[in-house]
Amino acid sequence: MMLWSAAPPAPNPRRVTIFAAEKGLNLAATELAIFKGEHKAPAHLARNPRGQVPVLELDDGTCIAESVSICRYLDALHPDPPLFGTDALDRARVDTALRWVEFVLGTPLALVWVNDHPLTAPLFGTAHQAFGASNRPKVAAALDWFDRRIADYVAGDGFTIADIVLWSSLDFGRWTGIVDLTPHARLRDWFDRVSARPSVVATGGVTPPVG
Ligand SMILES: N[C@@H](CCC(=O)N[C@@H](CS)C(=O)NCC(=O)O)C(=O)O
Repeated sequence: MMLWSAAPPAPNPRRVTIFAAEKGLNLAATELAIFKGEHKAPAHLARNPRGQVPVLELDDGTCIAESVSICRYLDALHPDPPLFGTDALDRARVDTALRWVEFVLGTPLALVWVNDHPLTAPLFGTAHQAFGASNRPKVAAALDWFDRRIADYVAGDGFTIADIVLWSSLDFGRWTGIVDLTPHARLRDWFDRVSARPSVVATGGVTPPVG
């Protein structure tokens, strides 16, 4: 197997590397340089027609795209520890939390990054700066929402894929300066606790914010 990846803080490959570390898996990985466009080269487009990372290439050449799909595949092969829930209801609960992380926080965060960030907006010919900026309050509202709701973990009392995806998003958001956890004490506390997990430390730990 080969994980086609990108260096931290790229949040989507990070989901998979943390997930694999939680499972005790040692995945061979090749990092593509996104800012050099290596993920848009024909060889990578053959692996993923979206030209994105991560991609998990199996030994027979089959490629799986989409970070959460890769995690589900790994989870099916290596069920312990369970990171997508334990029974039907628990799985539904974890999936709900995961979708909230992706839609409530992930969507506005990505829209700011693509349209209204000095590092990225120029790379996308169609950047709409005002639209990007209009998503900044939505990021702040999402942080408020998770801050009010979060207990030990995002989906309740156990660490799951929802925590991995939220942590990767916040680490990336802090690195870009789009996310500020200062006013969100509960979320900050959760972030610090997850940051100390061996799986997170082993995969690069917290990314220092861009200077
Ligand atoms: N929904 C995809 C998103 C993948 C994604 O956006 N990856 C980023 C790196 S973190 C990427 O490849 N960006 C380059 C691009 O979209 O052209 C997933 O979860 O894997």
